[in-house]
Amino acid sequence: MTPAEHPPFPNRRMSRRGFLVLGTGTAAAVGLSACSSGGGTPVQAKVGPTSPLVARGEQARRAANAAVTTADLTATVGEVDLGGVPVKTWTYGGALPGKEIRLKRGEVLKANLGNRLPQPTSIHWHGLALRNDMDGVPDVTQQAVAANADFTYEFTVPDAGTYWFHPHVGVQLDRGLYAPLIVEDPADGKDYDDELVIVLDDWIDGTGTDPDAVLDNLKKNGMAMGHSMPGMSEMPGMPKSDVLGGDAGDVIYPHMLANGRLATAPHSFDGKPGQRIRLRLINAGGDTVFRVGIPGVPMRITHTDGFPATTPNPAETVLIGMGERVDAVISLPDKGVPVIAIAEGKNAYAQILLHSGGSKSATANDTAVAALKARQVHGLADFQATPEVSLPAKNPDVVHDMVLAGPGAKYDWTINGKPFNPNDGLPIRQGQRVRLRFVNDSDMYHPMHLHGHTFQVRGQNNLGARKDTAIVLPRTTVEVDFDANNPGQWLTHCHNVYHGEAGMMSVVSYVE
Ligand SMILES: [Cu+2]
Repeated sequence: MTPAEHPPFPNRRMSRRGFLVLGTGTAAAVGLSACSSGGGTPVQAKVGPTSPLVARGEQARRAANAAVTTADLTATVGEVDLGGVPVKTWTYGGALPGKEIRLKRGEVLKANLGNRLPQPTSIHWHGLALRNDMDGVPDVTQQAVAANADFTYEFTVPDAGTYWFHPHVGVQLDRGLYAPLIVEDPADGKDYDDELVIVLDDWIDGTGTDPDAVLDNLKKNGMAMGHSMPGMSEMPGMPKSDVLGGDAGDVIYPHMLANGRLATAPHSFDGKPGQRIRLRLINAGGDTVFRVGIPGVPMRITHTDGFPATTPNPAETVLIGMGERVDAVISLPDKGVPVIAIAEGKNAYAQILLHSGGSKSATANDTAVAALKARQVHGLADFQATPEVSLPAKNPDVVHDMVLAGPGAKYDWTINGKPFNPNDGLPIRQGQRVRLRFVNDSDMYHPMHLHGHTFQVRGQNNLGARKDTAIVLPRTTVEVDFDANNPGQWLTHCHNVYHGEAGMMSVVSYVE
């Protein structure tokens, strides 16, 4: 099958029969593993989302008296105000970002999704090591939730940290369907006084076009959209960034948002001089890395993708790829200051104003942005996991290379030469130490995300950051390790929503 014939998301046309294949595979696995006990070729039957192993894992996570937090999430079409700019878009409950969900580690989230969109949808709980059948990936862990249908997600949240949720159907994520999910730890609040969640986003929906049209356009124009090709000059005006090793994006967005607002109409936060604020920074963008900083205020990095981390020095600015989160504690100066989120390579920014005591923050301007851009930037190589959350040293039992390539003539992005096929997978087994090697064979960066696990980036002294999403720069390789302790079928993909939808996805597949 050529890539053109192979739809990146066959799930839109997926039949009930398609889903039953997974179920049958799981049932067959039980019988087959019994048959192969006498030796012979091991049969690689998949541990599917309906496997008893998945239910058993959830049982082990859940305390008998675990508190349940309920959230009603209506995916709906409507108008939101970006700050003097009204746009028609898709949101959870009409809010942008959607209303934050907050609960404590070990508690149970019960989220009732009502799909009032004109398309099927799903919810993926980004970063959480949850039960596989609640991971929200059509074709892999569940059937998409049809228009006007409902679905209840229910699972235990095992780890504290800054997470978020979004659909896993098409490019719906690049509309307004996203919200923070904050999991508190009993120890939280010891080294800060207050907190501020900031969700960053690149915005195009309802501005005369929409993400589906953007993807169609990218496919139509294929490689012409600013990607370099040997012997050809590049399209002028496309985003460029040294920090990202060249191409900074495929989409020219008219707006950048912080907590749903334009830089010209920013939200503000009222604090006091000396107050310690924990910033929970989330990049919900589709095709934009943000470089975040506060002029003159160093940030003490405390978490990457929810897990405790440090940097050798406080950060002046920090790079946050799509899907990534960074937590940092700052001390409010006695003068108001803006948190500036520069859209890397895109000549635009978003902001949140931090007022301090009686001092109102001025809004950022191009001079302040240029000055901030000249400061040191912290990224993946600077983050270290704390010893408590570092994986014990162990040689990998299995190593999988994931060669990232594209774009092809029709804007195809591939892993190991193939576009996404939900029935293919990189086999692993329960209990293994797994190493993934993201080998970027393209001229663009890719924020690579793994569902259901928080890997550890292989860094100095094996203390690389614990993360679930990591930027892989052009022509480089990033190696990550994780322990296979959450059975199921787990998507791993580029969190550039257009790359993912154009094929850059694969499945890390537990087999019997
Ligand atoms: Cu990508």
